[in-house]
Amino acid sequence: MTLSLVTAGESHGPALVAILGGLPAGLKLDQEQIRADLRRRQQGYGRSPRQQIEQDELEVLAGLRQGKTLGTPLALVVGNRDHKHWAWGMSPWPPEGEPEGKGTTPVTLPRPGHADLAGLLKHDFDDVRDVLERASARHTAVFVAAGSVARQLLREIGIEVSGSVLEIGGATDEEAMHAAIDKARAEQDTLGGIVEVRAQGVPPGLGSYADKAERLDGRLAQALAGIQAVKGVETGEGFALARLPGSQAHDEIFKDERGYYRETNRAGGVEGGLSNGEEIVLRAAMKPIPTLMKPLRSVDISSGESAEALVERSDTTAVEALAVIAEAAVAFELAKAAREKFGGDALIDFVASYRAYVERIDWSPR
Ligand code: EPS
Repeated sequence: MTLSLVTAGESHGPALVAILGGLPAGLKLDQEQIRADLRRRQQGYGRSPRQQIEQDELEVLAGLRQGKTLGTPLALVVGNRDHKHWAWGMSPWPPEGEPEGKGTTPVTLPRPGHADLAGLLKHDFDDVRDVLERASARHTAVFVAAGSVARQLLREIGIEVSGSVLEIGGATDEEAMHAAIDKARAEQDTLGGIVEVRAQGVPPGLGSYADKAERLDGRLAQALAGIQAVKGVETGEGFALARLPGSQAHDEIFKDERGYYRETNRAGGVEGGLSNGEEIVLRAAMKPIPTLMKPLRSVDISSGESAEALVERSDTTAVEALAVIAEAAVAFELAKAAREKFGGDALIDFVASYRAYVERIDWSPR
């Protein structure tokens, strides 16, 4: 028993869709919670004017009846309101009538830092738009909806996942972050940053030490590194551990009447590929958005001549959005690991299996 997720959707196409498989039957979904998560992803200082066009709303087409999962694939849709401006250019079928709106002429100026050039070469395209529409982070909207469902499943076994911003453009407090974003926008530049995701209440034993592909830290790192613009991931103290002697780098084991515990959490809640019962702590570093209003040098793919890269409406920074997306990614991967460990076709079986397990290992969340 595992969770699966397939998503589809282009940034300016008609809609974003996701099919989430492997949920137990009987999970009551809180629609308001999903709405709130979608809204959180859209907020954030420094986002593109596109966010004033989109008001992401979730439509559920299958797998849910009167608010409860049926244990069948859950089909989720988030529309792209902006599509109406791209109806000709992004028409799924050969468009009728004269070209109108956006996306009617080919993009031939690949942007450094984007998937543009390699994607075009790989697929034998002659319009960069055929790459960037899917490479865009727009489709994280429907992924956040799926992550919100995963968080609701995890909540049934007492696991809470939350993401936050640590840094934007090197600034660490909100005022300085906003000032850095204002400055970057005025200079037609962009900023990256660092986000952190914490998961509380994860019992020991999710993941496995047996194989590389099953190691929980490896899986969570992939979940985070797979998000657009993420260039680095740390578990716990991560890179800083490399500079410490072994005597200072690990978390000593203690036991009291409530079970085993640690006084430190340098490992970030994962040892040997297994959750160890401590809080899971992960950080992800996001590079600055590579669509620049003052473009970098590139080559026009139609002429082969040097040129400046494509200039498109874009975000100055999207680090706050990344915190929400990273939270969804970690929640989804933890929910998947929990489905593998506790199984169950009905929610009550999943929860009963969890309870029997934590009782056997004499563990309770602190
Ligand atoms: C994005 C470019 C911008 C962002 C978009 C991601 O969109 P547009 O090109 O339409 O201005 O706003 O993100 C979203 C639309 C979203 O909902 O997150 C990109 O190239 O990745």
